[in-house]
Amino acid sequence: MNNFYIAMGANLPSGGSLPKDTLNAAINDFRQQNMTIAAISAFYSTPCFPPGAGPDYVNAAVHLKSDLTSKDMLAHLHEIEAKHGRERLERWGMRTLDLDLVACGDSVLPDLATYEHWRTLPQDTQRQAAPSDLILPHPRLQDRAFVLVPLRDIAADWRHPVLHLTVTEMCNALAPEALAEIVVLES
Ligand code: PH2
Ligand code: MG
Ligand code: MG
Repeated sequence: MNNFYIAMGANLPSGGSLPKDTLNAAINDFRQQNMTIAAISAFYSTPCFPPGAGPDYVNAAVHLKSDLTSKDMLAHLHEIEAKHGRERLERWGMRTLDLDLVACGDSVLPDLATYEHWRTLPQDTQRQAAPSDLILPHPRLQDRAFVLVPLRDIAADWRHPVLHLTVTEMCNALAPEALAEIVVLES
């Protein structure tokens, strides 16, 4: 059984549905596909990254348990994104639903050297270059308050297999101002 950690985000309405409703609908899709939902974080309002690139996001994280491989899980996530109107136009563009596979247990994929290549990519190259392979853990996981804060709700003690830090430790390493921008949504 694999432990998958999924980061969810949306900052555009999908059809008539608000971002937080789209996230709830995607969670229902996980249920219907017979994936076991082990935990769901709170929903958070987060400023768009990069700043000014669009409306605030709603972000959340879920822990799914499944016998699927990482590749098959990714294909399911893409299907659910497509169902909710996701068009893959622009890297870091606005989106009706983004489901990112951020980790699968302590897997490092496709291999440590490729993972390290993507993790250490200079900031200015990150925007142009997108990996064609699935890279796990997500190479930017440790940098992003909008991923780490929701993830801390459901996997505080998960330990990064390369950085050897827990989610709580990675959160504590972020700038306090970055953490303060991540605000729980009242449901
Ligand atoms: N996702 C992005 C780009 N920028 N900003 C926030 N706040 N939350 C996101 O989930 C997010 C983003 C690319 O997927
Ligand atoms: Mg994505
Ligand atoms: Mg994303």
